[in-house]
Amino acid sequence: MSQQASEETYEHYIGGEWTEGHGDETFESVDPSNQEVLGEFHRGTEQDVDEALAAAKEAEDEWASLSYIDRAEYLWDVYHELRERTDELGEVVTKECGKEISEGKADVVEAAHMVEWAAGNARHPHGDVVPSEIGSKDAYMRRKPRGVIGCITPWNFPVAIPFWHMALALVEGNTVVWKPAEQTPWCGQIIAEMLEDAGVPEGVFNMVQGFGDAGNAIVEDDRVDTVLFTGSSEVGHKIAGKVGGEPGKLAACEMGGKNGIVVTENADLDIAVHSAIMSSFKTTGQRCVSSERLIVHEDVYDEFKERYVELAKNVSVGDPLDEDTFMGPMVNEEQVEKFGKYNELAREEGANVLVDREELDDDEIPEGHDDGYWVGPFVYEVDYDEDLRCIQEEVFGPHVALIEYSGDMDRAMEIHNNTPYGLAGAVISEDYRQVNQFRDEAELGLAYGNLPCIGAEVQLPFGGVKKSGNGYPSAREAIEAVTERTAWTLNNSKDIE
Ligand code: TXE
Repeated sequence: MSQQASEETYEHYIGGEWTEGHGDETFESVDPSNQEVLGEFHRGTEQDVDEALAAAKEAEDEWASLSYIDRAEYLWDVYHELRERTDELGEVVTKECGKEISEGKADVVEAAHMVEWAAGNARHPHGDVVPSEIGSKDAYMRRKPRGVIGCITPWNFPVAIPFWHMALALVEGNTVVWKPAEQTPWCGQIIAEMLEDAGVPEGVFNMVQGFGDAGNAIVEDDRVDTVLFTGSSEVGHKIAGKVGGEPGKLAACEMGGKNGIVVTENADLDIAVHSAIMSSFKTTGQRCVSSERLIVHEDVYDEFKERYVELAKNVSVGDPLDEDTFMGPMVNEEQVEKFGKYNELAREEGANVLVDREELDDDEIPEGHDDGYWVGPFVYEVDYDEDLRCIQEEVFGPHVALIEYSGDMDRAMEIHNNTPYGLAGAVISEDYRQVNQFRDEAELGLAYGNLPCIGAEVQLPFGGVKKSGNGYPSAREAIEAVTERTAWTLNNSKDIE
C-alpha cells in the first residue's frame, strides 16, 4: 500500500491470496485529526474467518516441521522492513489513530523490538532438563506449537500489539489468523503486505479485516487453540468466559486499567510531575498504562498540584504530525463522548475541577482540522471514597483525579490497590523502603519506580492481574500461551521398572 491510500478497496489476506471475501459491506479508515477518509476496506464475515482458519489449519503441520531458525528467517526480513520503513509507517499509525508522530514511530520501533526478540528467541533453549528420581532416566520438558492462534488487536498500538501477538506465535511454529482493529485497517494492510513480502508460506499467516463479529467468529471456532486478545475489559471478559469453558483452549487477555501513581512525602517532585504528565497525557491518555489517578501525600500535595496543574493547562494539543505536538486528537467520537461522560460523572461525584480543557478554544485547534476529535486535559481533585466511579472505572482519555492522602505508605497502598484493575502503576519516592513496599504490595502486572508509568520493554513480561488480565501476558511469558509442554522421560538402562 502506498503512503497515501488509493481508490482501491482493500482486501483480506487468506491462504496466501488477497480476497474481497464473502461480505458485501465495506468500511472506512478515518483520520481522527480531520475525518479525512484514508481508505476503504472489505468487512470480514464469519465465512471469511472460516476460510482463514481452514487455511491456517492446512498450513499447520508443514510450518511446525520447519526448524525454529528457518521460521525465524522470515521474521528477520520483517524486522529489517520495520526498521527501514519506521518513519513512513509511523506516519500511517499517526494518521489512522491520531497519536503524536513521535509515538507513531515508537509504535513501529516497538514492533521491531518484538520481532527481533521473537526471532532471536529461535536460537535460545526451548525446554528444560529436569532431574529424575531414577539415576538411569533422562527427564526433559519439551515445547511444541499449540497449532492455530487467533489474534484480536486494538487500535491504540496498531503495529506493536499485532507483533507482540504474532511474532512469537509464528516463530514457535503456530499458524495465525489475525483480525486488526476496525479503526486501524490501513496498518493491518501494511503488516499483511510485509509478511507476504517476507515470503511467509501460504496459510501460515492470515488476516481478516472487520469488526467484533469477525473477532467473535475466531473466538468461537474449535480450530483455534489459543486466542490472544488485547482490548477492552468488557470484550476480554466475554472472550475469557467463552474460551474458559473449553478444556484445551486458552485465552490470553490483556485489558484495561485504572492506573495510579503514588507520590510520597519523600518524592523528588521534578520526577513526580514529569512522570505524571507523561503518563496521563501522552497518546491523549489512550494507552493501557496511562495514569488516571495521582495519589499524593499531604506534605507535598500543594506543591505537586500547583506544578502539575500549570503544565496540564499548557500541554500543547495539535496536529499529531507536527513534531512539537504533545497531544493529538482522540481516536473517534465514541471516545470523546466517553471522556465527556466521565468528566460529567466526576463533577456529579463532587470533583473540584482544576483544569477543564474538555472543549478546546478555536485557536487551540490546528488549522484545517476543525473536524478532528479534539480534547484537552481534564484534571480534578476529589476526597477519596472507594465508591466513586470516577476513580474506579477506566476512561481511556486525559481524565485525571488528584487524591490527597495522609499517613504512611500503608494508606497509600490501600488506596492504590483498591480498584478492580491491576495493570500498571508507579511510585515516586527517594526512600527505598517506600519504593520496596510498593514493589512488594502493588497488585499489578507492571510496576515502575521513579519512572513515568508509560513504557514497555519486550524482554519483560507485559500484562495485568485482577480485571486487567489473566496471567498470560504478551512478550516473554507469552511462550506459555503459544506452546504446549511435554514431559519426556527416557530410560537409559535395560532395567524394566
Ligand atoms: O475495544 P474493544 P475498543 C479499552 C478502553 C476503550 C475501550 C473500547 O477503555 O475505551 O476499551 O475500545 C474486537 N469478540 N481499551 O472498542 O471493543 C474489536 O473489533 C471478539 C483498552 O477499541 O475491546 C477490536 O479488534 N472480538 C485497550 C478488539 O476486539 C471483538 C486498548 C478491541 O476492541 C469483540 C483498546 C467480540 N465480541 C481499548 N468485540 C488497552 N488495554 O490498551 C470487539 N472485538
